[in-house]
Amino acid sequence: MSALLKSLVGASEKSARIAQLCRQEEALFQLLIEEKTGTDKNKKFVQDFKTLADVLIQEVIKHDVGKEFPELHGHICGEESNKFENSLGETLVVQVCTTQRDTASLLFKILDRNQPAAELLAAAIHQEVALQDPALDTVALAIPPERLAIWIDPIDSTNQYIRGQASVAPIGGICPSGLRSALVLIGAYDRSSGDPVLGVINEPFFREDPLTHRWQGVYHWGISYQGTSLCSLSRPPLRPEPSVVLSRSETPAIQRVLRPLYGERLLFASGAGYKMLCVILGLAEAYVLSEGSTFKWDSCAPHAILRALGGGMVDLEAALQAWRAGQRGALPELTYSQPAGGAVGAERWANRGGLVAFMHREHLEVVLATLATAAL
Ligand code: 2IP
Ligand code: CA
Ligand code: CA
Repeated sequence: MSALLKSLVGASEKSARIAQLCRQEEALFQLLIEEKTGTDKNKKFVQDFKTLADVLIQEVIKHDVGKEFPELHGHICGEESNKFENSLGETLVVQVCTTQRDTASLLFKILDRNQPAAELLAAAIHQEVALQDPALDTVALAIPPERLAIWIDPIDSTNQYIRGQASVAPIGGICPSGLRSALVLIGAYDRSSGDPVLGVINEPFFREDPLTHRWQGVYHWGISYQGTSLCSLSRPPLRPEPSVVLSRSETPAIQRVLRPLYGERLLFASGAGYKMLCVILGLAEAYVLSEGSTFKWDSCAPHAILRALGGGMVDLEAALQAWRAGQRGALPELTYSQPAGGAVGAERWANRGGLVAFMHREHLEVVLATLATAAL
């Protein structure tokens, strides 16, 4: 298990470096934006961008992890398609080639013959990442990789990544917007049960060095499998004055119902993954989302970490239904192996019933009891 965990952490570190590089080289970054079209379009945004950085990172993770674990071949999926259209209208398939030179020449075509950009990226893609983290060596849990599959969100909170605000003052410990909410999310789930098993969250824009102005990142991981839980973080306490974090586009009805429960501690932030991370870090007791605007690749990694710490993530619609029917035992958590029936494109993998991410079961119950009796 230690080998798979190390591989996923290593892939997240390489991904973070590529994300930083694309942001740090403003000229490079401007080259990399392309508008999403067709059924892959996230219906939430009028203008939704995917970046070459997104596509590249996903392919790098697929390539590096797939090479080490052939059992995972065909079971590593993500948000992005690896087809990219350059400004000449040519559709090219983004992939990591055997040599740095070959990758550079493929990127040269994708990047409209921009040699420096292609070489910079190819070097980052083929760079060896040396992990210096003894904690990773102590993980002695055997999970056969052939039982797992992987969801990747190469960059979550793309809008904030593109906007690129470096310093946004936190409110109640939570950054409402900015680069801090751009995360790399890699989650593994059990192919047969669909349960989340292993999660890695990498924060590429955790801190900006005041002297060099270079970004420093940080990563977190968690494993929850057949009763064994391991995590790089410790379980945060349930605070006497809990807070909730919501999307800025959360419905007025939900905000109105939750307001009496939290008062001033009803907070807003960008990025689905970032809001889940806030619950993991104990900056919020819950993240409530009433709409189907997140996807399996958003929630798998944070969900695995939440479970490793004794928390979880329920399907809001299903949990409310169960709660109203008097069910007080296990509530329906999100699972990751089944597409939604009757949907097409990215929608197949949407968490359609919304969600609640929580750390403490007693707090989840407070949220459900409040929502279940409200007129929504
Ligand atoms: C998005 C991103 C958005 C989020 C949306 C996700 O993923 O995390 O920020 O909306 O649900 O699907 P919000 O910020 O309102 O929570 P991506 O950036 O990968 O498209
Ligand atoms: Ca996302
Ligand atoms: Ca994304």
